[in-house]
Amino acid sequence: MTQAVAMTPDALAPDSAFPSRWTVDAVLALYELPFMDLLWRAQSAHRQHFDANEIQRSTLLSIKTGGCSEDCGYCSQSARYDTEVARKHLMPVEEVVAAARAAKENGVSRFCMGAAWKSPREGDLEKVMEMVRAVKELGLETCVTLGMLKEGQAQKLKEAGLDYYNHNLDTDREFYGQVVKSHTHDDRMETLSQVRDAGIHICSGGIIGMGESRRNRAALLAQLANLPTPPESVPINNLVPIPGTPFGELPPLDPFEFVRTIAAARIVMPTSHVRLSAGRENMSDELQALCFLAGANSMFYGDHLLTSPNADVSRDEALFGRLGLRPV
Ligand code: SAM
Ligand code: DTB
Ligand code: SF4
Repeated sequence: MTQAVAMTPDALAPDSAFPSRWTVDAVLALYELPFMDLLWRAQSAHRQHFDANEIQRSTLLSIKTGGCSEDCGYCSQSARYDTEVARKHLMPVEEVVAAARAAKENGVSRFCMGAAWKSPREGDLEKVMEMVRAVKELGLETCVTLGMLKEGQAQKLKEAGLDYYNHNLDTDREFYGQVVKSHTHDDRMETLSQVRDAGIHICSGGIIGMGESRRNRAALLAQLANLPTPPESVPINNLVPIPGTPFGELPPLDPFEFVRTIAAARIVMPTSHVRLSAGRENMSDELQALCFLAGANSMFYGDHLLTSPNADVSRDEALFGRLGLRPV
């Protein structure tokens, strides 16, 4: 019976010679389980570390939009593609604080500020540090995503009180060159190591649905799980196809494959928050419920992501009520 083979502990556990490392084959074996077995394992792992009825919420704000020098094939903000996104300079601190205050009033626990930069210039970093200090004073956790960091920049952010730095590996190292042409997977790893060394929590995940294979998806999860410490927060984005970018016309991924990705992420990173991220606007309530059952316990809350719409707050509130989910 092939399923029995797939269920043997060796095929499904981390590399036994190297207990905290996941091989790509072991993650792939999770993906290939019957859907019900995979969800059961994911839900069991979830319940060992979390209250399965709680969900963490973060609100996103694009503090500097568009005009980015980088060539990321999925991104609305790359200057290399003709998209509908209008370029905007770095926002004034007061406007950022007003948005954070509104997020706080909506009950979220974390405020994430995103900038379309290859990496921040020193003067801009000083302004972001001011934003971090001010948002933190409101009693919110802080997160920023500013691109690649240079030596010493992570330390400065830490001193300003930053809690999380978001920097996604985005896709398998082997597939990375087909998605991003202007920097490498190793560059991403280097920034993650600076963030970790500065004592800031890491938020790192990826995008699913960019034409990668299932093996690529499994490899991305193995690369995240095998970081020196797994990211505290793992955003799983479903590609939002942006007209004008090379990935603007890609067909949607099978939704069950997305759920399988959430489940596999939950199993290989059992103590991390797994975030159901971009793409929620186009998911049915039932599909989102399956993602929560698979172990997603975090989401972006608020009507906008960075440049694209998110699921409506009113719809989310109704969904929490229908599922008995408690936002934390
Ligand atoms: N420039 C910084 C960087 O690249 O790290 C921060 C901003 S970037 C927009 C943050 C993340 O958003 C990307 O790493 C990617 O995972 C996600 N993202 C961007 N565009 C997306 C899209 N069209 N669909 C899904 N996720 C997307
Ligand atoms: C992450 O992994 N997803 C967020 C956040 N980190 C910065 C961004 C999603 C962006 C979706 C497309 C857009 O709105 O431009
Ligand atoms: Fe978009 Fe970030 Fe790539 Fe710039 S570096 S194009 S903002 S994903």
